Amino acid sequence: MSLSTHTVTDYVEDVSPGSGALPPRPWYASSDATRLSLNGAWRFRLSPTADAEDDSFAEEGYDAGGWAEVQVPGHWVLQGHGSPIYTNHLYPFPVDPPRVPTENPTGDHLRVFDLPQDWPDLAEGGAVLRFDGVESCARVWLNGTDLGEFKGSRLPHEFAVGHLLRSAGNVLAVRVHQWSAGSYLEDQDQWWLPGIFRDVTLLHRPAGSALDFFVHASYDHRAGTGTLRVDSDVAGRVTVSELGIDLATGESATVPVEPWSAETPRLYTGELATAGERVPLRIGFRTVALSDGLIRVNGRPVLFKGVNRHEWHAEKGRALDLATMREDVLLMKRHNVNAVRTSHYPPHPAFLDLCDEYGLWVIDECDLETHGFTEQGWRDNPVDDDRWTPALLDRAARMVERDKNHPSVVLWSLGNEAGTGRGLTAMAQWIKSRDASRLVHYEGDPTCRDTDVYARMYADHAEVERIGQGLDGGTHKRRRLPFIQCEYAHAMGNGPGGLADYQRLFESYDRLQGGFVWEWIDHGIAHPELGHAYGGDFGEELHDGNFVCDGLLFPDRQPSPGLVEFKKVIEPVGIAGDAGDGTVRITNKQDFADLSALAFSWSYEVEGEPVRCGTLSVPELAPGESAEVKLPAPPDGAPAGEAHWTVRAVLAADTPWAPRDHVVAWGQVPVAQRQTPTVAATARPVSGDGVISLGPGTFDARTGALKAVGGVPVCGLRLDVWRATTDNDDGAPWQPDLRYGLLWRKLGLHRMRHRLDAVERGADALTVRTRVAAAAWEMGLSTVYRWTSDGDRLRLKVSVTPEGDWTVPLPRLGVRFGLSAADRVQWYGGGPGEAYPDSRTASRVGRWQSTVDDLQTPYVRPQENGARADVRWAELGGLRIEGAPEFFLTARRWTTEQLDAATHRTDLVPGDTVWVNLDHAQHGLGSQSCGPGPLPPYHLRAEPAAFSFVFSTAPAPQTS
Ligand code: IPT
Repeated sequence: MSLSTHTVTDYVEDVSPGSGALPPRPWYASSDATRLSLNGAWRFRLSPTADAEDDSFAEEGYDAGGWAEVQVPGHWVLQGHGSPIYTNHLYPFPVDPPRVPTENPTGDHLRVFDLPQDWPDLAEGGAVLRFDGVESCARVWLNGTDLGEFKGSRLPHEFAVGHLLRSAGNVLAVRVHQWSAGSYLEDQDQWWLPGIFRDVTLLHRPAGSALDFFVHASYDHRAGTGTLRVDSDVAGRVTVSELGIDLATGESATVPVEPWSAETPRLYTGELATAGERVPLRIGFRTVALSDGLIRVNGRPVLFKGVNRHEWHAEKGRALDLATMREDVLLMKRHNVNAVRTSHYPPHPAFLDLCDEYGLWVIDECDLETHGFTEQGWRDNPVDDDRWTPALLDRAARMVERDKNHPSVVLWSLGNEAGTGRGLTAMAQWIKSRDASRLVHYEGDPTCRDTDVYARMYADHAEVERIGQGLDGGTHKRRRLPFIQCEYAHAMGNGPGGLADYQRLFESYDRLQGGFVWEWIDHGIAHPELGHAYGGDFGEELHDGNFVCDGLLFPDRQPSPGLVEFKKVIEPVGIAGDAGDGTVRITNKQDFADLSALAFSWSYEVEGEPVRCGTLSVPELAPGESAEVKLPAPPDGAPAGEAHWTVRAVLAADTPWAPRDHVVAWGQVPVAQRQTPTVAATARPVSGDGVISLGPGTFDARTGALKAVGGVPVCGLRLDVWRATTDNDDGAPWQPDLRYGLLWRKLGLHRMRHRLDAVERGADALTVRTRVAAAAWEMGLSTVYRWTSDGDRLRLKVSVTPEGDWTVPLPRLGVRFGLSAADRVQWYGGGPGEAYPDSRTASRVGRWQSTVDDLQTPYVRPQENGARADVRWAELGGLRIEGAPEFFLTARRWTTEQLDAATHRTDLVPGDTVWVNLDHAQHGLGSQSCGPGPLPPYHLRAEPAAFSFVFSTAPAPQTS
């Protein structure tokens, strides 16, 4: 057939979903139908506009020898052609729907393929060409024939191609436009990444093969039975040998089964056999219902301990391979996560197979967001314009038809941040009519007109509590609905703080059925000079900086402290004790499983060192049950000192997601309190040659500055109140709480000066009096350093008295100093990881060690990090430091000022000095980068304070 000589590109700006594609159906790997993956190297040509080139490249014999190559699946902007763009909600083009810019990067993709030897006779049956994801609009030709075009980037599209195939030399041509009318529906907060980013597959469709089929597998929790019915467009038989089921499609059978839940992901292997094909089925029996105002599965209310998951890989963008998807699922399971919202589009379908298999509740979200219209008061919002409704319904159908056979999917979500409108209602109605077995979610409409659950994002603790109490008002309908926070605890940079406080609320009010942390992973792009790039690093004219790095995982999938904290906060077993009566209270916080999969152990620790350990026998508590379990008597002959019981719940046997002994939950019970160190002030300060000596301390006689402890040189010891502001300190403009990061800078807390008022050599103490304040402001901190010694150890007492009208909390309060050589660090206190006042649940008292480098947390945009909490003593650089009371310990090879100035990790260059902060207190973290700031109890108020440290030389020599 001949091709048109001029290029027709009207489809790019057409609001319709496209033309030529087959109706949507489930995604599966047939047991017997042949298939051919067309992933791999494709020829590639990039044009600056949609019509720069004609479509002659689709014709046979076209010579693409001079073209570049790209990998499919992939994004061309991550393969050296053009650049990625990051915007949160602003459209990176003028808002004039459905028009898009003339500058519309267009990637022509070409692949010539032969059919494999085992491909059936071309006369037998047909074939389908499947695209699992192309951003944002594609036109497809096979062997010169125009198959059609489509939009809906993260949705599947299939074309019938059997009649066009030949055994060798098939020419598949795909033209992909970065911008299309579809882009208006895909304004998710993420990188704009054009390309064929999911699999391309050719599927043989034998005569009589399956088309669409719908597995209905419900569970009656009263009877303990499952009912299976498979509806299929092509009739066939359904067998589940384990259950003795052998049925015709459309018929149902009810048999005793084990139900599926995220905690007990029992799948039965079955098969749908049509005349032409065998389709493997993985059946999970479960019933989702809204009853008595609660989301129930198999009759029980569920509590979502969820995350929002965008698809992300630092090198490959949204082109994820199976190993990466599995890694996500394993990481979730190992961190006690039980639910995923697929923000904000249906994921690669293999991810849902993994959720079925390993057990995760899923809110499957449609590929729809029109957030940028908020800038114009939602005028012209496509979801409230009937011309767009076919596209919205097409998207809903492509999601539901593809994913409907997954037991893990319990709610359908209409999309994200799309305002309100008739199109959303149409989607909800269609979804409910097609699949009454699941509930519908959408956050953007506070009336809940189209939804079965009331959802909010970033509501603060007080509002969540009001909702839990049913005092939030709202429409009549909304008042009867359960509540979830579909996004909360914005995990940008250091944070989120306040997770434990949210979880307490979720566990206290039935109506609160949990939430989904924003978000799973930082979308940093691996970059040769910057480490990981974020918005603006590619010269975008409009961008939202590092707002794209707000995950619980770093871009390389290393867990951040936020994830470690989340794991602890959402533990499925509560372990809380009271040493007084020698018992520990164990609570099964799961919704479905008993405790039989877990083994419990105790360890008795003195000064963080285990003295004895043993197993703890715990009854197999049913979900929701608790028991008081007796601890053994403290071991005889245990050394004196501060003591703790640490009780752990570990996997009793290997599971598909973690090996035996993996720690699921733990708790610590303090037994004997710590004795805070005291130093008798028996030594006298002695003046020498420009110095004052006091025990092991040497001071500058004029300034009173500490110069050495024993043989260890120390520089710059003084009060420090500044921290390199975190993303949560800096906050987001739309948040109601005060943005302290900005206020602190305005008030000069990053440029405090230290006025020396007196150096007083007394009989048994050296006292240095100062006033710490910033230029231009009256507020100051009168600070007195009082040094005493018993001859061996040197004690510093710091007394701070705020002066003037302090209206802001302090970022931190403590001292900092420099050591010329330090590498290994050991300490007794909270660890092993970072902890801050409102994110310290995961910090366990023990003996820990690290290097200075390993104390750093690699936030993509550098900021305050790495503090270890509740430190009783620490040794580094030849010094031993004991705290009275406990302190936060931070040590780094650069100053706070350098940390503050850095925009990427690669800006941080180690200097000769290790800077140590010993903090009496830190301000909380909160999650104000897109949510509430720290709760008031975690504010570090400027108030009179006194704290002490005892310095001595460390027993073992330290090497650097
Ligand atoms: C909310 C979005 O739903 C999400 O996609 C992401 O942008 C998140 O914020 C912030 O990272 S919308 C916001 C205006 C509350």
